[in-house]
Amino acid sequence: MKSPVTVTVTGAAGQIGYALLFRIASGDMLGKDQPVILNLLEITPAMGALEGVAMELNDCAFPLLQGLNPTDDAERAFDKCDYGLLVGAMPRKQGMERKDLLSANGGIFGPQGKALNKGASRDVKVLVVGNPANTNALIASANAPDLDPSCFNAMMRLDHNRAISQLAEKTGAATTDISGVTIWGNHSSTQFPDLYHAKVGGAEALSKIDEEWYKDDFIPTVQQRGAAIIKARGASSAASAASAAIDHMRNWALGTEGSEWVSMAVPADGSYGIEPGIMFGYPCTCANGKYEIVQGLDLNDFAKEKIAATEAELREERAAVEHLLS
Ligand code: NAX
Repeated sequence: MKSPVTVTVTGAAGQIGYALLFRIASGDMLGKDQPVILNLLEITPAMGALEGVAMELNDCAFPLLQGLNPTDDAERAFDKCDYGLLVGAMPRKQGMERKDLLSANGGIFGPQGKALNKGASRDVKVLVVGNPANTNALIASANAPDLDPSCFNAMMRLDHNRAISQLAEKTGAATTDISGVTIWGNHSSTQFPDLYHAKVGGAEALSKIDEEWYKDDFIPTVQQRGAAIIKARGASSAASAASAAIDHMRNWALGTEGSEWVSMAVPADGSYGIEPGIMFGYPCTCANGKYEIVQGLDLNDFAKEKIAATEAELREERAAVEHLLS
């Protein structure tokens, strides 16, 4: 058995937290041979509910769960953190402008970045799930100057999995037959779900579907799936979001398979013309605990236009929180 690693989950008493913690503790994220210590961060008013979640985690008697620390103190939560899942965020309230939402979240992700900077492992892997995820990840990273920016990702994996599922359903293929899907840019409705390099059972995806369906049906369905879930369920995606977070972290920690890539929002580094300064959804492979952006994919004019639009939105978000980045 390996020695335990510390996993910090914020917003741990929320609905994604409830779907996430039990899977981490059962070994779905880091493997059945990796014991974990769970540090659970919540705001003070939610500590009672968090205590209940902790009681249930204990009641599962998970063999891999070697420690459980609920707290409302960010420094305690991120002390010796090896993996951070930053789920807790400020929801948009009625009448709130996008700019206000970005700033309010800055008040959460700035201090959490500082706490990570102070106490986390120097090769910590931080996945930001709380929305607006890309810009929250940017704020956390900017407030953690001693940690390499590549320690911070934001989650595109739910969009990626939704795209795979939609394409599988349309073509009658199994989800495991689908590869080469990318979600570029922001985890928002400007994201670009790209099927131009996707394969279904080894054949070009676009030879199996018509372009009209791709552009007029598939893209908006994937972009607006979150809203469709809220409409149907009366609550936002939770179990699927938790499952996507598990997938993202597992690939980052344990690697992707063969030449298969996944979508991850990572610090832009100039790849595909996206200059540094934003967290951008890219096709990535992972090995030895590091991600790498897949290079050399051809982008047609349609793809370039869509990627430029989602980049513009991320630059606008950045401009709204510039004061929180130093
Ligand atoms: P909930 O409202 O159920 O839970 C959020 C929890 O975070 C609450 O328990 C709250 O007390 C806690 N919290 C708030 N501020 C905190 C802080 N400063 N420190 C620690 N905890 C704090 O929301 P839930 O449905 O779990 O969603 C969480 C976040 O995920 C939201 O921002 C949501 O928009 C985002 N999502 C992101 C997705 C993605 O693909 N990136 C998809 C699903 C989801 O919509």
